[in-house]
Amino acid sequence: MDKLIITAAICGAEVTKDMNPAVPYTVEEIVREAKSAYDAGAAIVHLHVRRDDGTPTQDKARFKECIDAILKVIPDVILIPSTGGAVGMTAEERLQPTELPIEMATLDCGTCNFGDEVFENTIPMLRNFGKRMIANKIKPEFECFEMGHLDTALNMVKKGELPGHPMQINFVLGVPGCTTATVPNLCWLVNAIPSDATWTATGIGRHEFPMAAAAIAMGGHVRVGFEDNLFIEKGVLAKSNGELVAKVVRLAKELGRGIATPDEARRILSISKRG
Ligand code: KMH
Ligand code: ZN
Repeated sequence: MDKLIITAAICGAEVTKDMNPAVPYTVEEIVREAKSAYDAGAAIVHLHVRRDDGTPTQDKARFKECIDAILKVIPDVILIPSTGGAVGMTAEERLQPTELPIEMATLDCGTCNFGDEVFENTIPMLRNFGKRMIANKIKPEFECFEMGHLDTALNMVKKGELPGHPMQINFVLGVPGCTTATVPNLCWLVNAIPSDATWTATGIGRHEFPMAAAAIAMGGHVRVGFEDNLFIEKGVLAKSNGELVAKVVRLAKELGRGIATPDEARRILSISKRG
């Protein structure tokens, strides 16, 4: 089994300081949370950015500012900027970080309910995102909230419309309106991926650590962080993303799985550092 790659989704677009005061908005806060996750054992930071007042933005200049500031402090970390942004943003708005020299970016693989809202990812949008990532040599992390999203990604990779081989797929389970976070559902999805693909499990809310434990045992990788869950245990807010990552490191240690450094993660994911 490969070492475990831990991704920290430090910020997201939906959670606020009212929900947990440690949610980062400013560049300094984003750097603080990225470093806390990295110091605890995360090889990857999945990045959304905000305006100082907390408003989610996909602004290229804001992404550049945050990426530069993070890499100044932790130069070897792998960054996966979001192209999902926040519900309601246009495709062009969401694609802005792909104009930067990044190694990877998320690619959301289908339209779905997202709580009370609709997260739009039509097939023409996916084609457009795929074209951009192929042209700019960015490896996608395919975000799949449903089996249909995985089927779509597999078909589009086969047709050459999305970059593939080896694919990195993140199964996000437990979003209200999408697939429930259960171990049988995770197994069903994982059984459908190509043999050379790598995968990560993300459980939303109280499902974060059960999904992490399942992925550790199954040989997958794990994502945790404020984007997905704000609590270290029932009723207790996490003080930092690092605290959430540290809990995954403890689980992995108990189960005998080593933790990948960023360079080990690059080898597992078949990417090489840019710049
Ligand atoms: N904020 C969600 C609507 C991604 O980063 O690619 C979408 C999201 C997925 O967070
Ligand atoms: Zn995200």
